[in-house]
Amino acid sequence: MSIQLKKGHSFNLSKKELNLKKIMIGLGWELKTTSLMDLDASVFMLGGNGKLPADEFFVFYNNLKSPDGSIQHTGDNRTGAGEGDDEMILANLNLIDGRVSEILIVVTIHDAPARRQNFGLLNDAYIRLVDVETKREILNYDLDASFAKDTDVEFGKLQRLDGEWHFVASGIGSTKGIEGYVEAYA
Ligand SMILES: [Ca+2]
Ligand SMILES: [Ca+2]
Repeated sequence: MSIQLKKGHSFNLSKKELNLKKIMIGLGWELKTTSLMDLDASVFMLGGNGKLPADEFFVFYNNLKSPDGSIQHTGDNRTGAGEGDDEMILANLNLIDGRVSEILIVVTIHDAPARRQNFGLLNDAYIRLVDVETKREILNYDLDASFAKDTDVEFGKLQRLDGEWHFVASGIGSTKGIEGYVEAYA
């Protein structure tokens, strides 16, 4: 049975999922509005200093694979239409560069300020982790309405602590936009 996490909760993948190697990280959302709204998932792989070891460790629709081959973005979805995962990230725990200790999964609204869009226009935003080999959902985290005024949200992160990987349902909203994240982590 899949575990349902709440904001701030963390789950020790290395301890509780002993055979886990490849993870599908699915991100989904539904639009309350009929206007065009394009959400983008991005991944920031950070070292112990909180920075990208190199620019290519920022994985997004224009850089679909990390240099170590551990993180793969499956491509841009422009509408979010339909149930199920709208954008997907594949992670291979065995390939993650030794310098990386945190992997942030962020969703931003494309061109949000100009289009006056925010997470208040969305329903049912979630992140979930699936074991690629068994296709079993390990956990999920449903974001609540508290991000209504935000234009971007860190849905969750993978964190390496004492050699063990944890998933944290961080749920951190902001309005800094993708440029703001790049500035903070580059
Ligand atoms: Ca998109
Ligand atoms: Ca959807």
